[in-house]
Amino acid sequence: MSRTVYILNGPNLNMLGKREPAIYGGHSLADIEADCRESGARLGLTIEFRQSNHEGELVDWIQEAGNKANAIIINPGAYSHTSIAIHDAIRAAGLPVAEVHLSNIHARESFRHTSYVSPVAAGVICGFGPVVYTLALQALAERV
Ligand code: CA2
Repeated sequence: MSRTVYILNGPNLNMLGKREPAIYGGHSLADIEADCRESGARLGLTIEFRQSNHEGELVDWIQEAGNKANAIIINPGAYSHTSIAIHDAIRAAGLPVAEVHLSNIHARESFRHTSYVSPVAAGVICGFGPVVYTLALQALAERV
Protein backbone atom coordinates (compact mmCIF):
# COMPACT_ATOMS: atom_id res chain seq x y z
CA MET A 1 0.00 0.00 0.00
CA SER A 2 1.25 3.49 -0.86
CA ARG A 3 2.63 5.54 2.03
CA THR A 4 1.71 9.21 2.16
CA VAL A 5 3.74 12.07 3.60
CA TYR A 6 2.14 15.48 4.13
CA ILE A 7 4.68 18.30 3.66
CA LEU A 8 3.30 21.42 5.31
CA ASN A 9 4.76 24.91 5.06
CA GLY A 10 3.89 27.87 7.24
CA PRO A 11 3.71 31.63 6.87
CA ASN A 12 5.77 33.56 4.33
CA LEU A 13 7.32 30.46 2.79
CA ASN A 14 5.37 31.37 -0.39
CA MET A 15 7.81 34.32 -0.61
CA LEU A 16 10.88 32.10 -1.05
CA GLY A 17 13.02 33.06 -4.02
CA LYS A 18 11.32 36.48 -4.23
CA ARG A 19 12.85 38.26 -1.18
CA GLU A 20 15.73 37.79 1.32
CA PRO A 21 17.89 35.44 -0.82
CA ALA A 22 20.85 36.08 1.53
CA ILE A 23 19.01 34.24 4.33
CA TYR A 24 16.76 31.77 2.51
CA GLY A 25 18.53 31.27 -0.84
CA GLY A 26 17.22 31.65 -4.38
CA HIS A 27 14.96 28.58 -4.57
CA SER A 28 11.20 29.06 -4.72
CA LEU A 29 8.75 26.87 -2.82
CA ALA A 30 7.72 25.40 -6.21
CA ASP A 31 11.38 24.31 -6.72
CA ILE A 32 11.34 22.64 -3.29
CA GLU A 33 8.05 20.91 -4.09
CA ALA A 34 9.54 19.56 -7.34
CA ASP A 35 12.57 18.19 -5.42
CA CYS A 36 10.24 16.55 -2.88
CA ARG A 37 8.11 14.95 -5.61
CA GLU A 38 11.23 13.52 -7.31
CA SER A 39 12.62 12.23 -4.00
CA GLY A 40 9.22 10.88 -2.94
CA ALA A 41 8.85 8.94 -6.20
CA ARG A 42 12.30 7.40 -5.69
CA LEU A 43 11.41 6.41 -2.11
CA GLY A 44 7.94 5.10 -3.03
CA LEU A 45 6.15 7.83 -1.07
CA THR A 46 3.07 9.81 -2.13
CA ILE A 47 3.59 13.50 -1.42
CA GLU A 48 0.92 16.01 -0.39
CA PHE A 49 2.64 19.43 -0.46
CA ARG A 50 0.90 22.54 0.93
CA GLN A 51 1.60 26.07 2.23
CA SER A 52 -0.56 28.36 4.36
CA ASN A 53 -0.12 31.73 6.04
CA HIS A 54 -2.86 30.81 8.56
CA GLU A 55 -2.24 28.96 11.82
CA GLY A 56 -5.74 27.39 11.94
CA GLU A 57 -5.43 26.04 8.41
CA LEU A 58 -2.12 24.37 9.34
CA VAL A 59 -3.87 22.84 12.40
CA ASP A 60 -6.69 21.56 10.11
CA TRP A 61 -4.13 19.99 7.77
CA ILE A 62 -2.23 18.32 10.63
CA GLN A 63 -5.54 16.83 11.84
CA GLU A 64 -6.31 15.69 8.27
CA ALA A 65 -2.85 14.10 8.02
CA GLY A 66 -3.60 12.23 11.26
CA ASN A 67 -6.41 10.45 9.36
CA LYS A 68 -4.91 10.15 5.89
CA ALA A 69 -1.10 10.12 6.09
CA ASN A 70 1.76 8.06 7.47
CA ALA A 71 4.07 10.94 8.39
CA ILE A 72 4.39 14.74 8.30
CA ILE A 73 7.22 17.05 7.35
CA ILE A 74 6.56 20.56 8.60
CA ASN A 75 8.34 23.85 8.23
CA PRO A 76 6.12 25.86 10.56
CA GLY A 77 7.93 29.12 9.74
CA ALA A 78 7.55 31.72 12.49
CA TYR A 79 4.76 29.65 14.11
CA SER A 80 7.55 27.30 15.29
CA HIS A 81 8.40 29.91 17.89
CA THR A 82 4.85 30.78 19.00
CA SER A 83 2.25 28.10 18.32
CA ILE A 84 0.97 25.89 21.11
CA ALA A 85 -1.94 25.04 18.76
CA ILE A 86 0.43 23.44 16.24
CA HIS A 87 2.28 21.67 19.08
CA ASP A 88 -1.04 20.22 20.35
CA ALA A 89 -2.20 19.18 16.85
CA ILE A 90 1.06 17.34 16.16
CA ARG A 91 0.89 15.56 19.51
CA ALA A 92 -2.71 14.49 18.81
CA ALA A 93 -1.98 13.33 15.23
CA GLY A 94 0.19 10.52 16.58
CA LEU A 95 2.37 10.39 13.45
CA PRO A 96 6.14 10.69 13.05
CA VAL A 97 6.88 14.34 12.33
CA ALA A 98 10.07 15.85 10.92
CA GLU A 99 10.48 19.58 11.65
CA VAL A 100 12.57 21.34 9.02
CA HIS A 101 14.00 24.84 8.67
CA LEU A 102 15.98 26.21 5.75
CA SER A 103 18.07 28.43 8.02
CA ASN A 104 19.91 27.47 11.20
CA ILE A 105 17.43 28.91 13.71
CA HIS A 106 20.00 28.50 16.53
CA ALA A 107 22.47 30.82 14.79
CA ARG A 108 19.89 33.61 14.36
CA GLU A 109 17.98 35.94 16.71
CA SER A 110 17.33 34.53 20.20
CA PHE A 111 13.54 34.53 19.60
CA ARG A 112 14.11 31.83 16.95
CA HIS A 113 16.07 29.55 19.31
CA THR A 114 12.94 28.03 20.87
CA SER A 115 10.57 25.85 18.86
CA TYR A 116 7.27 24.63 20.32
CA VAL A 117 7.26 21.98 17.59
CA SER A 118 10.62 20.33 18.37
CA PRO A 119 9.46 18.55 21.58
CA VAL A 120 6.71 16.73 19.62
CA ALA A 121 8.82 16.03 16.50
CA ALA A 122 10.58 12.74 15.85
CA GLY A 123 13.53 14.82 14.63
CA VAL A 124 14.63 18.25 13.46
CA ILE A 125 16.79 19.22 10.47
CA CYS A 126 17.79 22.85 9.98
CA GLY A 127 20.35 25.07 8.35
CA PHE A 128 21.16 23.29 5.09
CA GLY A 129 18.73 25.09 2.77
CA PRO A 130 16.21 23.23 0.57
CA VAL A 131 17.96 19.86 1.02
CA VAL A 132 16.45 19.71 4.56
CA TYR A 133 13.16 18.59 2.96
CA THR A 134 14.62 15.66 1.02
CA LEU A 135 16.80 14.67 4.00
CA ALA A 136 13.61 14.56 6.09
CA LEU A 137 11.90 12.41 3.44
CA GLN A 138 14.81 9.95 3.56
CA ALA A 139 14.67 9.84 7.36
CA LEU A 140 10.90 9.27 7.44
CA ALA A 141 11.01 6.63 4.70
CA GLU A 142 12.90 4.48 7.22
CA ARG A 143 10.09 4.86 9.79
CA VAL A 144 6.83 4.52 7.84
O1 CA2 B 1 14.49 28.82 8.29
C1 CA2 B 1 13.31 28.53 8.15
O2 CA2 B 1 12.90 27.66 7.37
C2 CA2 B 1 12.25 29.32 8.93
O3 CA2 B 1 11.21 28.41 9.31
C3 CA2 B 1 11.73 30.37 7.98
C4 CA2 B 1 10.74 31.34 8.62
C5 CA2 B 1 11.31 31.91 9.93
O4 CA2 B 1 10.32 32.71 10.56
C6 CA2 B 1 11.77 30.81 10.87
O5 CA2 B 1 12.31 31.40 12.04
C7 CA2 B 1 12.81 29.94 10.22
C8 CA2 B 1 10.45 32.47 7.63
C9 CA2 B 1 9.77 31.98 6.37
C10 CA2 B 1 10.28 32.62 5.12
O6 CA2 B 1 10.12 34.02 5.17
C11 CA2 B 1 10.47 34.76 4.07
C12 CA2 B 1 10.24 36.10 4.21
C13 CA2 B 1 10.55 36.96 3.17
C14 CA2 B 1 11.11 36.45 2.00
C15 CA2 B 1 11.34 35.10 1.87
C16 CA2 B 1 11.01 34.24 2.89
